[in-house]
Amino acid sequence: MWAVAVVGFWAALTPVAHAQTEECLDLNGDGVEDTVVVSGDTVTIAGGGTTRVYSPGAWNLMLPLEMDGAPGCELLFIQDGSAAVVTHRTLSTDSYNVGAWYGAGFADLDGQPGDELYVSGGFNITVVTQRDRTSKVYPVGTWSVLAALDLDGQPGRELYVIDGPRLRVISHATQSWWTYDAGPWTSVQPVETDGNAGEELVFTEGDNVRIFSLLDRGFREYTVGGWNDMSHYQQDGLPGEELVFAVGGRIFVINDARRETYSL
Ligand SMILES: [Ca+2]
Ligand SMILES: [Ca+2]
Ligand SMILES: [Ca+2]
Ligand SMILES: [Ca+2]
Repeated sequence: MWAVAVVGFWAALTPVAHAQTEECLDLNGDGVEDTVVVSGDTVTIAGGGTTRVYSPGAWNLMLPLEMDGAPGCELLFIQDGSAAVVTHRTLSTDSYNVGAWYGAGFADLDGQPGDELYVSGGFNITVVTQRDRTSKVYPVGTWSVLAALDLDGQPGRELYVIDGPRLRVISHATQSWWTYDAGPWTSVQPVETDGNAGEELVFTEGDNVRIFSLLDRGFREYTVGGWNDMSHYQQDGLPGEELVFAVGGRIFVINDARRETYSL
């Protein structure tokens, strides 16, 4: 899987050819690296006795990516409004409408082989599943946080999107999405707190600490008076990390797995 969480804003995208520098250069699936030559918007792939020229449009970004689970990486081309996937193994190109481009990433979202592409544009997120050549649009509104993490312990990462007090979670594996009221918050971070597989999302606002669990479909609420520093680590040796706060000269612990709080 590529470790690209968020590519960034459209305005930041400039024509970049990664194919010759990244690890995935076998494009026809024979296990041997192919040669990729970029000239303007045209890409020539040569290897295994075959040379083929692709012209996927005025692309701004090209990435080799394992998307379909079949041998050989695909070449993903992105431009404002659309994405094209070249499958050199089958000498085919698939194009997808992905809307305007405000943020994007790649991850296994459905638990099936290959990475999905997700693109946030306008008020939607479009997920492209090259394995079955489909795209699906999820409504999300605007957002300030977009990430892909496993929240439920089941195969495939969930997308989560935070828009002011709204937390939206997308399970592409089940083609489901939910909206939760996260309330006001000043920080949010993923931590595995409850010992069940999948990350929790820890929201803080003043003395209030709210832990979102997708498995429980909601928040667990804690109050920590006057804390000035929060960290998380394994403190009791049991599954799930504790949230550890500095409160004056003392240490305060939220043990979410046991649903307990205590001072040390
Ligand atoms: Ca492939
Ligand atoms: Ca997948
Ligand atoms: Ca999952
Ligand atoms: Ca968990």
